[in-house]
Amino acid sequence: MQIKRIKTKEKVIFLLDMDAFFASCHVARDPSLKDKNLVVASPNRRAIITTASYNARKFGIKAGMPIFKAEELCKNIYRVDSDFALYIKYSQMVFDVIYKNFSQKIEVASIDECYIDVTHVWKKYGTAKKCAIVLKNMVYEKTGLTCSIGISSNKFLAKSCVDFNKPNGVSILLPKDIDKVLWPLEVKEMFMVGKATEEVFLKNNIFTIKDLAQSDVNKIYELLGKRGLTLWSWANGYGSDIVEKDENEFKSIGNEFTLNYTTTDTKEIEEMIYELSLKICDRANKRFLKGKTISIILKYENEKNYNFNATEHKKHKHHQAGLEQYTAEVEKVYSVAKNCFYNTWTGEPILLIGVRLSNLIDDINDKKQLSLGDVNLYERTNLNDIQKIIYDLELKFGTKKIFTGDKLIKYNKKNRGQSKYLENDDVHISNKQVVAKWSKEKKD
Ligand code: TTP
Ligand code: MG
Repeated sequence: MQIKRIKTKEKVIFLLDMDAFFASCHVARDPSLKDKNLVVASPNRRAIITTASYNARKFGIKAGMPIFKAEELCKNIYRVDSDFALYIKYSQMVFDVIYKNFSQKIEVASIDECYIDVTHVWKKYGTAKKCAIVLKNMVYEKTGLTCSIGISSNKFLAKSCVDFNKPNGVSILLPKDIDKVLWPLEVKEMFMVGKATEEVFLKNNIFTIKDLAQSDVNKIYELLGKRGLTLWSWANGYGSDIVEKDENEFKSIGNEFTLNYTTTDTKEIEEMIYELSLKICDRANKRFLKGKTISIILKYENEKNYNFNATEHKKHKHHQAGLEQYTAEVEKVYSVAKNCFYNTWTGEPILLIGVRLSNLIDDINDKKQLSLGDVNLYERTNLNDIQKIIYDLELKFGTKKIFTGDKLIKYNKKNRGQSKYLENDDVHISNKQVVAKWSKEKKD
């Protein structure tokens, strides 16, 4: 099946990604490290590398590698221990610089990357590339850190090209060039394709991104559900161009889900609250943040907005226990958000539902408040034994593929192998036409 690429009102989206972020933060603090083969490693026996500087990468050293392996590759590596307070400080500095001096249309994607919608900004710099260079230089001047920028008309394509000119580079990937640039790549190179998904593709003779793009979309849907639809759409150059800006990304983290229909089905609504809680906790954890206030946002068919706040000492005291401490734990956020929902809901059909975590604090300051002092990495990042193992596995395998039992039970209970709502959220807005066409063809 061939679908024409949609060209209406194309946006200009940047993905800004800091170069060798953790390592660069150490260099910014102590410039004498600049020319060393610097690696950052967790300060424990396993000593897994979290970041290799670009000097160290020349020897084939990379994130996820144990330090002993790196030492085999390069005799004079220079190792420093992780310092999360430092990374949070620089991360907030970078986003602040962009937010205050360049654009407020930014979506923080992780501790060291953000999307920026420059559709209405780039022209004053002449070209989108010149605009990116100005931004890159500004970040360097104010923080001493270099970054790279990927430019395209949607988030997926911007993300896909950011590595093409790393470090300290700018890359552009136009949708018309995906067949030359993106399609020859192996399917595992694609954003969000982990080991399991790659295996499914390989078993079905899908080896390159081109193979995926040219596969029958119905087959991909059968193999991977809505997530497959997202990947197939991305492979064809479609993707969300909505920069999900929060009112103040630095004060709160929120996500909402707009339905194409209305619902009063509480099972479905609870599932959505869970998915939203999962997503905001993931975003908070990536940035080492926790929150103390949880809000639920509902929009009914009549378009009226209802906002409800469940802070401590305010209404609904039975929520108080869950929020006595700062949290970014899915189960806690979910249970409070769910209670908020039932206390707010009028019973009318719902069109939009959102969950927000605010009153944020970074993990390090939270620990300081609890007077735990200067503790080791795992204590600092608040990881228990199981989480330590997961953390190391995630470092090794790159993506969040590991679930604790409680999360797994939750997933099984809800009888889904994948995120029903959110994994598809890159498709549901900007790819309406693709989805509509696909649905129509599926019916025919
Ligand atoms: P990345 O942006 O993936 O990597 P990077 O910034 O080190 O290098 P690049 O120039 O290629 O962008 O990740 C940002 C930081 O997140 C990284 O500096 C360390 C941390 N990180 C982990 O803790 N675990 C991981 O598995 C990876 C990949 C990164
Ligand atoms: Mg980076």
